[in-house]
Amino acid sequence: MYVTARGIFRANLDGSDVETIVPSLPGPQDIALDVANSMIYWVDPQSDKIHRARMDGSRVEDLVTSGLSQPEGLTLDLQGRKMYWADALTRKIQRANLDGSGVEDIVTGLRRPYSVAFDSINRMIYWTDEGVGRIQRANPDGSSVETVVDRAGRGGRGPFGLVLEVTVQPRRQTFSDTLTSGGQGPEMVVIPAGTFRMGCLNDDGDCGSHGFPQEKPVHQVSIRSFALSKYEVTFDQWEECVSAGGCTHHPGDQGWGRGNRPVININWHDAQEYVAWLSAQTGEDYRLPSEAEWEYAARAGTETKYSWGNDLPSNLANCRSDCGDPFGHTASVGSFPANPWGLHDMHGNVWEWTEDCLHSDYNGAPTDGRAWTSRSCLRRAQDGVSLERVLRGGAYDYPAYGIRSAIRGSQGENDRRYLQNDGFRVARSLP
Ligand SMILES: [Ca+2]
Ligand SMILES: [Ca+2]
Repeated sequence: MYVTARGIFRANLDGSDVETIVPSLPGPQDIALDVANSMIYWVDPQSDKIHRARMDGSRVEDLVTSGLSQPEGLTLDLQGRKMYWADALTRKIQRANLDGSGVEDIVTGLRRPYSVAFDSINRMIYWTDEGVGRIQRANPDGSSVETVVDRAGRGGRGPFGLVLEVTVQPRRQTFSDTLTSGGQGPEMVVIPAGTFRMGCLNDDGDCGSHGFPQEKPVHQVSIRSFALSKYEVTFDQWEECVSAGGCTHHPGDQGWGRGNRPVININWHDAQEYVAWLSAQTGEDYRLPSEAEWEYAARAGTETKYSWGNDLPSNLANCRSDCGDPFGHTASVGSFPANPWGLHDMHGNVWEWTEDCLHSDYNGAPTDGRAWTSRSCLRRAQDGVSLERVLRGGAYDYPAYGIRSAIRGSQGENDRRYLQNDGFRVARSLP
């Protein structure tokens, strides 16, 4: 739990281990958390400002510093990337982007607004108006205001604080298509449509210090709903394709075993044979994911280095040395917990081919989620002839910074060398 006094403090839910997170603030109030991105937001009605910091209290930022006259009741809409609050003296509800930009009045003419709460399922804002004893709600843009409880302040004062209980049905959809030759295709997860920021979002950390200019500039990308396989394609799945005559390559396993381990020693053309076979077997549009689709799915709504946060993993993924995992080479797929969208091994295990050609950075990259294949791809010097295609997610033989959501790798599409950490997962377009 997080609490305020003349600073921000936190403790375990049983009250133990009280620690100071942000000391010496004029009058912080109304903490809101963005847990997926490890951020804490609060208003300060004493100084008339809105701030945020990391959940450990580091990197305190001023988000809104002017035009406020007593902000209270801060709440976040994490999906819409907005924050909402009441301004008690100007008697209105306001909102802004999570970086503090785009401040706007959405409901005005209230008496004494106090608390604001956001229903992220039905996308409505609710607030209390202590001055008239009401609870009201409206659309996120402030339209269609309605009173849901009149005379809510039964004892003559209030209502004050407001919390919503909204039930989320877990609606993660998975499926597998039936193959005409018998059996089922890979288990697929439906990835929701959305918009995200792609690239080096943590420049103070590894993508800055290790110097990966190809992860910049950060750019916003909109993704249509699609399906992505829950796991990397395995040796077993590959061998089904070989037996059926759809795949011609017989990849070695480096002596580590086959079965449920991710298939390795696969170049980009090999992966294309597999998705073509799967499409023919199912009548559906199986393909490699675009690079943007891949990163969107790997981030799964997060803006941290990894889908679990910014910290080094402790047995959450298979990497070389600093992931705290027991695997020296590849691990059977699904050996680690899924990311928030139900996908396994997006970080590490094996690099995964995408449809995209490699460009030296993101200048000019598409913003609609399509694969970037325009302009001439970079060509790999060592084989001189094949286009350089993008691999994502890092592998068992990379350190933790090399399995970040933003990391980009590449290899010539025809290469047969250095493929012992290269595999793939499949995407499917949805109607
Ligand atoms: Ca390992
Ligand atoms: Ca992987």
